[in-house]
Amino acid sequence: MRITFIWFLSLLFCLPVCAQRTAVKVNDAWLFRKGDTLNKQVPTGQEEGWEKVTLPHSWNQTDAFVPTGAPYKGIGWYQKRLLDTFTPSDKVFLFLEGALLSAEVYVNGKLAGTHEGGYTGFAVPLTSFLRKDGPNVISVKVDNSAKAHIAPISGDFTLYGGLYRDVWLIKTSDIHFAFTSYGANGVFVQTPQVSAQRATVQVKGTLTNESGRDRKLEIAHSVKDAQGKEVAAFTSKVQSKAGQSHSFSAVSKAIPTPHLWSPDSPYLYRVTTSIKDARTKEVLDEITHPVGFRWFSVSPDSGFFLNDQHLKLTGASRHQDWEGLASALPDELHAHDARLLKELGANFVRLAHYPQDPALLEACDRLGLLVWMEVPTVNEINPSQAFAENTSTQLREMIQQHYNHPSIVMWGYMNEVLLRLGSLKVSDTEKEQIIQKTVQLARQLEKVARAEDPTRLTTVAFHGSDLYTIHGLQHISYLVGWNLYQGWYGGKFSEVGTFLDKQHQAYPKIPLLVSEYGAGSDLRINTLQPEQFDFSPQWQFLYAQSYLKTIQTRPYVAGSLAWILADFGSEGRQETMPRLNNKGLVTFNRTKKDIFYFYKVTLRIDSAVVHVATQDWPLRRMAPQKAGDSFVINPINVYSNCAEVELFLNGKSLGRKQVQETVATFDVPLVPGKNNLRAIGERQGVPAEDFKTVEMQLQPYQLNQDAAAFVEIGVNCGSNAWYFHPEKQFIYEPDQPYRSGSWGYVGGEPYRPNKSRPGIQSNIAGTTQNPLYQTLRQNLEGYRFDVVDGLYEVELSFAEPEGSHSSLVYDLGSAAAAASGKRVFQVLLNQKKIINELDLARQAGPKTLLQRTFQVKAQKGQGLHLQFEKISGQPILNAIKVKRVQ
Ligand code: GCB
Repeated sequence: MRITFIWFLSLLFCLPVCAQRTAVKVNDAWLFRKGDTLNKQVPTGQEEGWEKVTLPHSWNQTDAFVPTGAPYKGIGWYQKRLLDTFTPSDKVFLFLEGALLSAEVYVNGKLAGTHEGGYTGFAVPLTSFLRKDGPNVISVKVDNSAKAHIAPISGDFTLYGGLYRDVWLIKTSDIHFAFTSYGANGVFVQTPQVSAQRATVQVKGTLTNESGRDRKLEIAHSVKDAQGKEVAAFTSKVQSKAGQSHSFSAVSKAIPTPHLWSPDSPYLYRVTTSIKDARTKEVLDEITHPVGFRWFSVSPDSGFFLNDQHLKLTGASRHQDWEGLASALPDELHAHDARLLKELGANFVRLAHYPQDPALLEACDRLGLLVWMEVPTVNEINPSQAFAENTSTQLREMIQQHYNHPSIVMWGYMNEVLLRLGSLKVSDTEKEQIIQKTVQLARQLEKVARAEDPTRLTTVAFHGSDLYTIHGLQHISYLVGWNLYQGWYGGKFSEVGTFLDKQHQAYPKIPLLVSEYGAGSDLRINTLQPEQFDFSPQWQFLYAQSYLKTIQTRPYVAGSLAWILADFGSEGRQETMPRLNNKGLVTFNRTKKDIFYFYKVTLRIDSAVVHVATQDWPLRRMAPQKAGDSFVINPINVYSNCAEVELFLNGKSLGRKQVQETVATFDVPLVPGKNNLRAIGERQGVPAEDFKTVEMQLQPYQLNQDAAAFVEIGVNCGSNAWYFHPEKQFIYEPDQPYRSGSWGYVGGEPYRPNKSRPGIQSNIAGTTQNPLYQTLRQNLEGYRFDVVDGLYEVELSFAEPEGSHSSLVYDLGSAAAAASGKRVFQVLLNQKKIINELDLARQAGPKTLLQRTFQVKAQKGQGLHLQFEKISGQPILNAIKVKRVQ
């Protein structure tokens, strides 16, 4: 909502002189109904089934996160009665900041405007449709079903449908700034000359005279500094003809020694542009915009420069959704994310993969974040002319609507557009044609961007494939971004530097940056032996540490963006959290993960920061490393930008350590119960400290010695990680080989169809605990638990990892039939068969939880002994829990 916010501000500050323009948010008292009306008539709102809603609103707030089934894609109707009355000279517009994906706006049943594209605003002129004495009924039909000609046609983010941004009713006099056909407010601000010595402001725009008379007008511009002191004033004249639009352009005199805008000092001036009657000086319309005096450039060898100072662009990308809200966020939450980025020490943000809320841009201007904004041409293009036109329109809308934000330095127009090519079921010739069309579209979009705004850089992002450079896509935009995931989806961290060096050598004239890199983390998973793709925060840390070092030590890399600021909805994902991409530095509800602080200590050089990295793993359950110990030694990282840190455990110093590459690792003997950790450090004479508490649930080293010590144990079979089950508030422990007197598996190996990833990446039906059941042990002989004699409950959990989910309940038969018979086994507990001929695919269906719980007596010191016997295929076990009953 930003352009309008400025209007609104100007409205507050200059009443009553400019009472001609009012901008009122009309978010309240809408009626909403999912689905199209039966007879396709514009609804009156009197029909059954309308729900009262307040905007912003999305209809996918809950269904986008249900593990099975699909979020609603289709039509939703919104309706509102406007009770305002209007004078004959009022010109009235509805400005919708965003309706995803396409919209039709009706006034009193008549079509007044349409829009295609879910992330840019659009203005609908209402005047000729309105009853001046009201009431008037506004109906908006919104449709989020995919359309081949509207970008995005695919992507790793959910297309939440709805009127999910603010809607404004704007009233002007009959002489006013003209909305452009791309939804901009008709006034564009530039700084044609800018240096530390002097700067000028240029204002260009268009006004419309709908007054029915020729008028002599004056366009007055007043530039004020942050204190409100006028530093420049200039005017131009317009002889306006009745019924016509007129463009204007004027440049201020030089403003000496301007206060420059930068991330460290985001100093904003404001320019107010007024249309006045040349004779009476009556203000007919007025708009205020921010002005930031800054200039920038990028070099292929030494990166990015802001105001002639080198600046390594470092930050994160941001998607716009939030837990429980889908994409329908109030403005405050957009600004919240900008503050999070600033707290992190970021100077750069990529608004992935689409234009975002004006409130976010306003915060970036105010707080000092350089912005890469882009249109959603993601994963693939549609080779049609209609797609090319729609994408160009979205690009023009984005640039024109956000042109006046000094924070924006780059316009992007493609992300990984050749990603889907490999999986397209078309001939090689057709693939070649798609590539050619993609190159053609890139050229067209580049031309549009340069024509619309020659003052900014242009950019695109490629995935780590040679396809782009083979076809020359790197030669089109100013900068090239690489989305790199070596060490996550495949490959190794160490390959990243080599990859970048190769690109730089091959194309030494092309500035490049790392537009994405990231690893997933699920705070229910923690490990002391992190491995690639395990979704542990510990691997996420190693990954980020390695990438940051590789990037920061290469001067030619202009910058980098962590993927991603916050976890976000991705309807196609079936990883540890269904329909979520969890590579965030903060969670979906913006809880900070440890990784957030790793970035903070690395990037914040302005303050002393110390962070005990146990935020993601506050509750632990382990046995001591040796018999007789009443503690467990855990390596604990302290992140800091101080040279040295000291760590205290329950008030006792564990010593001081040098911080190496922002980390010091302490071996901490954690005792049962609460462990209070305090770390201190000092940077340039400024002290810093952090407190954390870790709770340790100590398990017995030997299960067969102390009858009272053992209560229950859970095992996350086939996994290196602890798993915290939030619904049971219970921790499953990583798998371990059997040790006499204790517990563990006998035989078998972790199930791992993909060498660089543990387990499977599919939702497990019948549970909300994917991680526990996505990893498993296969081909096992058994498990032993050397418990003392007594009565025990043993819970075995299985989920067939192969085959696909039945999409419909009544389809269970066919999905099961396809996979059944391939894996059949039986299970014995203390020599007694407890499960006979278990065929998971047939009995539960593929990727579906099946649990069996048994009571059994352990006697004569034999403990509990599970044996798995194969009939066909290999036996498996996903989780086991043993609990003492008596
Ligand atoms: C990418 C995409 C982004 C995905 C990300 C991921 O390269 O540009 O949209 O979300 O990877 O997490 O895989």
